Amino acid sequence: MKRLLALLATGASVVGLTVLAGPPAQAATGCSAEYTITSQWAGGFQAGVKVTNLGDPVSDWTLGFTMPDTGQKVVQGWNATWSQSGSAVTATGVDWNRTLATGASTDLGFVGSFTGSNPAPTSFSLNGVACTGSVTNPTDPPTDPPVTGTPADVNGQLHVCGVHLCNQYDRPIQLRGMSTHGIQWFGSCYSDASLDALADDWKSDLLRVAMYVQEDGYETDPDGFTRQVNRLVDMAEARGMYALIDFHTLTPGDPNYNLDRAKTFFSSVAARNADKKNVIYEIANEPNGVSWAAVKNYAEQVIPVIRAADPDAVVIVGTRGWSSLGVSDGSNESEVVNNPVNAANIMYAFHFYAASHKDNYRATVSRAASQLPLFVSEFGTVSATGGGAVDRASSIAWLDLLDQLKISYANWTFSDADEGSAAFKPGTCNGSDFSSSAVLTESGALLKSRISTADNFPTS
Ligand code: IDC
Repeated sequence: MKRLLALLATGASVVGLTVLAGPPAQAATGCSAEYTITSQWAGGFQAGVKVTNLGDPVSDWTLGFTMPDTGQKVVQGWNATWSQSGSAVTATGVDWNRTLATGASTDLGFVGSFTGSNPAPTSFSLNGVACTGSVTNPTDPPTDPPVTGTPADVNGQLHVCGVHLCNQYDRPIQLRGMSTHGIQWFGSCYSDASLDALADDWKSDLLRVAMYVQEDGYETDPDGFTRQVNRLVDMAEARGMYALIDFHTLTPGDPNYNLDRAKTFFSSVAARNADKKNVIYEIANEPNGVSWAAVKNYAEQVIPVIRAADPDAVVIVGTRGWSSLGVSDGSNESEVVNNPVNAANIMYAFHFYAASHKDNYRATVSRAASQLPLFVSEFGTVSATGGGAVDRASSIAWLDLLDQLKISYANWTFSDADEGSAAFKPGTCNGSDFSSSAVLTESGALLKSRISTADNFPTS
């Protein structure tokens, strides 16, 4: 990963915006642009640009920069309207980020191609003003007060807007959090103490509640598991976290095998939790060995059951090939794009395990993210077995990509399972310490460092 802060020295003469006559009103102009290559593969790359307006508020903006190498091309971008003429690239704000207050930032990105080398551009301009990282004609820039409140308080009832998950202010957000392991096996890991640590120390936005259907799960005691799920929803709500109710189908891979159970379960949890704002429903963890048409058919039968009880909740639909958008079955996102689930306010699940799923999976997500609302409801830092070593480089490339695209995620697992994907060392859940670094595995330490950074959820 390359990181570069564009701080170019320019003379005062570059000020291109109107300067109002007479003191004290002076138009302050300035911007900074931070360009990051988040992943790179043969002939292709993904880059993000964080643009910060250091000047007076703008209600429309265009970012300009020059590709240093003639072979570098923007293929597809997001969060702006992108165009390229020769080596000159422009990105113009879209509806929801067109207005940038003083000090406000917006993250843009694109997938690019290159033929020779792939150097980062070094000079950027915003509405024609060079982004020097400082303010010319400075006034006192007002600073926004920090947002206080829990993730669920600040964001309220969520909904899908375009390809994003949006909050109560209709602004795109990214939720970052953890998944339980199978609650039939690791119930002791989900206590007041562990969930306090998840909310307060990890600053997690969400808890995914993985309720296996088979493997000694729901099918063995529907009422008992429904109660356990509801209890965890309440515990997440009490701590201001979203709760993702995961109907964790895995084997058999055809979700239709569990269609009747899904209808019974979701009609119950949706009715019980309808008034809550912190609940998201995930109707089939990982369809596998089954066509997209069969998964879509399942979704179109289960979603109406949820809607009848809880009309406004976001629903996540699993995808073919262990929720790989079909890639693990040799297909790709086009099968969903061309034949989407007939329902509103839904997102599609994408799952990955960083040591097993790399560039071609990242390229799929980069492409698909501009066409489908995606939610990474499960991923691991290790291999698809849930074990083995943490693949740090691939995990970081994935997390950077998800951050750039504002794709929400839950990491497998917030548990002390004896496997590389678990965040806690074996035995942790028998004790009372869920906060010190001594109880974290390598995967846990990496995820805690990523999840606990400030969310900066938009509030207007
Ligand atoms: C794994 C658990 C492991 C358990 C196994 C079987 O980590 O302890 O024995 O399930 O149930 C998934 C699944 C998730 C898997 C995980 C790792 O959603 O249930 O958990 N994984 O194999 N998809 C890809 C990987």
